[in-house]
Amino acid sequence: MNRFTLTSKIRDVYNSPVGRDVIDKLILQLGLSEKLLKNPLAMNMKLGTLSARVGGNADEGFNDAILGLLNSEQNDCLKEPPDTERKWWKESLFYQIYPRSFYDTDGDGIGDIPGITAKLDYLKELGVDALWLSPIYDSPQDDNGYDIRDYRAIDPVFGTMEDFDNLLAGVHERGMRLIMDLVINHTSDEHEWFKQAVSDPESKYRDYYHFRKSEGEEPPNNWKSFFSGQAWKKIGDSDDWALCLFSKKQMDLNWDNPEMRRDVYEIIRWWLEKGVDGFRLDVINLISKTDGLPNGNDFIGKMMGPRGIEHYFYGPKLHDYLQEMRSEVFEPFDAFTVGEMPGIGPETGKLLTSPTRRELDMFFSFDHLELPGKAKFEDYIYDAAFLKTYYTRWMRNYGNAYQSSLFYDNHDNPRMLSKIDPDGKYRDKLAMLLGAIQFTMRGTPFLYQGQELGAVNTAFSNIDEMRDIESLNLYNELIEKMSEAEAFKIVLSGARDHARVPVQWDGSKHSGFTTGEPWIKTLSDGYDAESQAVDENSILSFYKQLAQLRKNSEALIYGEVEILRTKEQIFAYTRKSKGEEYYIECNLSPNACSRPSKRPSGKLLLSNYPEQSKTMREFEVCIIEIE
Ligand code: ISL
Repeated sequence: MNRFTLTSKIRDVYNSPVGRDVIDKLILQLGLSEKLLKNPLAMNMKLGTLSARVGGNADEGFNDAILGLLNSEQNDCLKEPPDTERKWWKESLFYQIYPRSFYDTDGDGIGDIPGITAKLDYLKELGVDALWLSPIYDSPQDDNGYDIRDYRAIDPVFGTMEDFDNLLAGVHERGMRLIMDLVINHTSDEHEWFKQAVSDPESKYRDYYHFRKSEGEEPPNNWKSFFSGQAWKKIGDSDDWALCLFSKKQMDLNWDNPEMRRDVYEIIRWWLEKGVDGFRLDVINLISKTDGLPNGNDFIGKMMGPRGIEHYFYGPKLHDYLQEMRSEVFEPFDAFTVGEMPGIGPETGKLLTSPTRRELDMFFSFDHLELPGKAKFEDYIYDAAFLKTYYTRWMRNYGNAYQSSLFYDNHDNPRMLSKIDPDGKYRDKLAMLLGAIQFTMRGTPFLYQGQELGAVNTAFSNIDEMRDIESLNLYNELIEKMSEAEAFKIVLSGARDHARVPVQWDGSKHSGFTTGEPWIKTLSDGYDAESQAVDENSILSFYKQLAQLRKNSEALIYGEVEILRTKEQIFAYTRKSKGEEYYIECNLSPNACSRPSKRPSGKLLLSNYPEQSKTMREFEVCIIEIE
């Protein structure tokens, strides 16, 4: 029976897990004030009234989508007990490697697996406990490996299976762990299953994907792709179309087919038997789609990402499939899982990661990567004070009871340093501040290669220097409606290539990344590993100290976080456990200000300024051990 209707009160909706996330998301995406949630009039409003007020866009599709989501979860898990179990992945520092840009040993201009092995000591010294490798499987590389052709083979561009075995052994010898990136929402269109599905419509593989018929040039529904254009690939001259939410070479798998799921579990088992320690599951929240693939709502599409998203970002069987996969393959190997979950908030996140529900260990949420009301491809300066709002909400609703993933950079986004400080005036201070929060907040830190060196965006000068399919598709779509210069400016503001340029290893040509011609522009701005390793005031040295501090601290790993009430630009919190206590004080602004008048006293352990003064300086952070 449906719990919610259009006459339900907002207050009641907000007290349900999915409802809370939906309303918080609306507030965030529409740039509304969180004060609304304290306003009794607003909370007494009926759901139908709210949806009608959302810019007059609340047509029937919108109401159906919202009600469908709200009623998808009858189980009220908000009151689940906190997760207190000790686990290696709660204590670890993870480090994401984008192999193509990490380190090239064979001079072909593309990073490779022996290049990762060669840098294991560097990573160990930094304090890294676990590596996450972006895909290295055999692939046509349409989306740099997120389009897999053969899940049991290594792409020759990265090396051989022997190279991989050496890497895994090297990781384990050093007491570290390795997780693979597993892309199982879609396969490459060159994968054997898809090839057979196309060549023989009677083949069992036809139902491994979402094939639909539609005459002419009109696709079967109005869903858009994450990478521009329609989310469908037309098969030759036929009336057959296949669903592809990303590129035209990334075909969505049909998770409703049990045989397909079994085949996927076989692949996972194969890697676990090899000895990998777990997986980062690519867009794993997208695997279950609404029956019949109905049209998407325009307004939700504009607000949350491509049209149609409400039919798969939290699909009807998502929980069932995750539970099945965990019990079939992850649990028997005690393997770790972290799910990439665009659009999932803290409450729905609990439903996906609560240990009693046995689905995933952790997940990545993306709500802190843009300011409320802003989108990725918008040129604006990110106000770091928002991090305080974000962590306050996140820790209150999720982080003190469950294990959050803490990250700023990855291979899909421009660098956080450049979003906050585009001119680089505070580059070192800010890099240290962000790292300090990441290592002292409650959760597991995930560094992305180069972050520990203070990597910033790259000054690409024209579209020919860009490589990413998302950027190229977007550019081609935009130049239909605007000048090339305007289109390039938009692409540049959100381009994933910013974070995909090679790591700077030293001051030599191409920053020591390759002896050949690099596959993408390299940046050589002096922020390299060699020079920072010998400078005790460098960003790298600061990150090493942070890693050591966290590693040796029960309070920083398992202790509660309490966020203190301070003026807006100051973010201050404590972490404590069993008599060990820390006070962390951050100025999230490029303007100096006075320190909080009430602050615990203790020993200053780490700061990005040489000594403390009465004022808190620009982007200052202090980590104090309370005595
Ligand atoms: O970067 C994005 C678009 O601006 C995100 O929507 C991104 O595509 C989304 O987070 C999913 O990312 C993952 O799956 C993609 C792949 O291109 C990304 O690199 C991967 O992290 C498809 O496999």
